[in-house]
Amino acid sequence: DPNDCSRTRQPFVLSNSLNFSLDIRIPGVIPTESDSYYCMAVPVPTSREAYIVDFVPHASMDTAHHMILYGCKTPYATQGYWDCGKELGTCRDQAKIMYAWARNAPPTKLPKDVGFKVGGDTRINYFVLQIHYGDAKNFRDHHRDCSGLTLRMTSKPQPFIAGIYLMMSVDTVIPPGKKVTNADIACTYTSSPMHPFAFRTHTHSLGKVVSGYRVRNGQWTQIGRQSPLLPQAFYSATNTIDVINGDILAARCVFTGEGRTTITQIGGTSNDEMCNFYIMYYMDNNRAVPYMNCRDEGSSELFQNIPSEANIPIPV
Ligand code: IYT
Ligand code: CU
Ligand code: CU
Repeated sequence: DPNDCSRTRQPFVLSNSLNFSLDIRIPGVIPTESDSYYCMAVPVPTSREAYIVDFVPHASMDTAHHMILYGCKTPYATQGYWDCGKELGTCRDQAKIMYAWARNAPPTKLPKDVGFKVGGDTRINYFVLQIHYGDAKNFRDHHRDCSGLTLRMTSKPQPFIAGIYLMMSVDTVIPPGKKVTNADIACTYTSSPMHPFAFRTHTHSLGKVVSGYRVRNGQWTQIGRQSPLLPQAFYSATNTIDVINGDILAARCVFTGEGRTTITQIGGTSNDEMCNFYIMYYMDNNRAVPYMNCRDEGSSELFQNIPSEANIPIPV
């Protein structure tokens, strides 16, 4: 089959003694239903430590809606690909998001001297690529899709380590018909200094706007603000700031319950909701913490001072 893209390319290319690239491509899928999710796993090609320094997406714009790259130790499967939309997940242990491509969004670039550390003792021994396909009508001609990413990697230790700080609400309840429900998340930051450079928002269809801030001495500085109805990629951070021990990280998702007849809670289906604000940052290599998360709702006193823009919807 000339369209079967699984065996036609070199997945691993060594550029010199330190640099290499790894191609991760879904092996020729034909989604039969709209809104399907397919996943595949690829082992990190070295047991030593290595760094991802660049992501090059290869997605067919007419079929792929979004792609996410995760890292973990135990993927759901190690051979072939699987339907990861419904009951089957991405990883059996904790999945760590590293990259997101979304149709019509600008691609995220890592700053110079910054890399995601994988392999070695990082507990990231596999990459899992997840692809969301939109309308199955695009596959009426039965062509096979081989969307994916090329990771540009190096064994050379990088001065700065990239990481993700995930802020998520676990307890939001959206009453039916209620015009505005805020989901608030806040934690005091207690680690070594981090430098946010990109952010991503995620809700399902009831989300209107999601904003994230650093709060220092009562002053709110925006890290990012976006409509979750726009492509859910990583966008550049609004301000070049650092986050240090004692700062507060705070985020708000604004939801509407209009159009629903029953309560909506946090959950995995499209009838449920999620409230996520992801911060992509870099830290000094020698004391880096590559993944952190915050699931606290913060105090209502704190959120009394959130900038009013956090409740102003972004037109889409
Ligand atoms: C309940 C919820 O909010 N789930 C989110 C956040 C989440 C991401 C990761 C939770 C865990 C994770 O290991 I990575 I536990 C959620 O599932 N978000 C989806 C993706 O899985 C990344 C999203 O598109 O943001
Ligand atoms: Cu999508
Ligand atoms: Cu979700």
